[in-house]
Amino acid sequence: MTKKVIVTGVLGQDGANMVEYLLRETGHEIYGVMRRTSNPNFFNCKNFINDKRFNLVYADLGDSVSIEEVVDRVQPDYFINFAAQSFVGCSWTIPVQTFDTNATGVLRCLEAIRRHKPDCRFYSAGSSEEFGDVDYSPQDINHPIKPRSPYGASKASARHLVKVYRESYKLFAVHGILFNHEGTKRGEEFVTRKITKGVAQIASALRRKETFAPLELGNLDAKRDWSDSEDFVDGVWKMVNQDSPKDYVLSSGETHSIREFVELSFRYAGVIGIWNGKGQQEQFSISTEDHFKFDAQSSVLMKVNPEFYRPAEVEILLGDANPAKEELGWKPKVSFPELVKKMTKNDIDLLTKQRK
Ligand code: G4F
Repeated sequence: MTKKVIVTGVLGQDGANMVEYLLRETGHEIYGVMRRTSNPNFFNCKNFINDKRFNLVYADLGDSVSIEEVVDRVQPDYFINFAAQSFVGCSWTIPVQTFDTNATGVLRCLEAIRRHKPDCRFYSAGSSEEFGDVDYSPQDINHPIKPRSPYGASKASARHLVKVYRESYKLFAVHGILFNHEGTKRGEEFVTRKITKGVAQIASALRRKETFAPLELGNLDAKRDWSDSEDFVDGVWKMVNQDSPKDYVLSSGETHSIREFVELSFRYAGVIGIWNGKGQQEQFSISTEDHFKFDAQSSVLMKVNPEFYRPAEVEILLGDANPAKEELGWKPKVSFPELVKKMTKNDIDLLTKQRK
């Protein structure tokens, strides 16, 4: 039977990947929610914006009237919430907006469902940032909540609200703890995309014998458990289709430093570098062999800029997704090297297209 699925955050990476997945894997009707903005960017939606089963609707997590109106009018079977202020670094600059969107926004969704469609299944996008200053690795669903940022605290609050609504009103509501997930639709403010875009530009400059500015990053020691967002939307769909609501962790089970990501991305772009210096003086420079090969006009590929340090850092994230694998039958397909390769290739291809 055809069902109705509301997906919020459709202009972003996860919302767009969720819509592509649902159109491909199900016969359901999708209602993609976006905020009215003065200058919307539909780049991530280009594969489905004209699909007959896709409907674009306007609502805002900050505006309960708009959320209630959409739920009342559409009468959805599922409500998958990917709308968020999702950039951790920015959450110290706009803490109130971060909390309002990520925590109170989830409350507005839960209330709209409770009032207008109480049998609708709700997914809340939780985050490994809720674990923050971790006590042990790998982190499982029972790890204590110890956020280090306004963002982490907002997601932890959403988690409590989902549990309260599940227990008080018997809503089918789940809060998936998603570790870092990336891909070709990733925003350029996140470290992975910032690296692959910068690497593509530097590799192109080297091949054209042009000068280039080095990539500038913050904490290179941070370790993250990275997966492909396209793998995670399958896990999310499995979570909202369980017999009874239960929260799960989705992760790759591997952790890698920012430094490893930088090195591998340059390698896939055909540039070999070497590390030198320590702390704020640390740099990644072109190897002597490649310096001659490219007849390089500059040698520093990447340098540290303390401007990108955060007021408080989550040093390591490493998730335990075994319950999701055993109980939901979910598993990630794309490995860390494949992810770095895919994102680097995508940015090289985009740059090549722009130049034609
Ligand atoms: O790519 P990031 O900004 O992602 P972060 O903070 O881990 O958050 C992402 O994953 C969470 C799940 O764990 C999501 F909930 C969240 O929405 C988001 O998707 O930063 C990753 C790491 C950090 O340790 C940061 O300090 O990279 C470090 N980093 C070093 N230099 C940098 C930079 N991060 C950014 N964004 N930019 C830099 O120049």
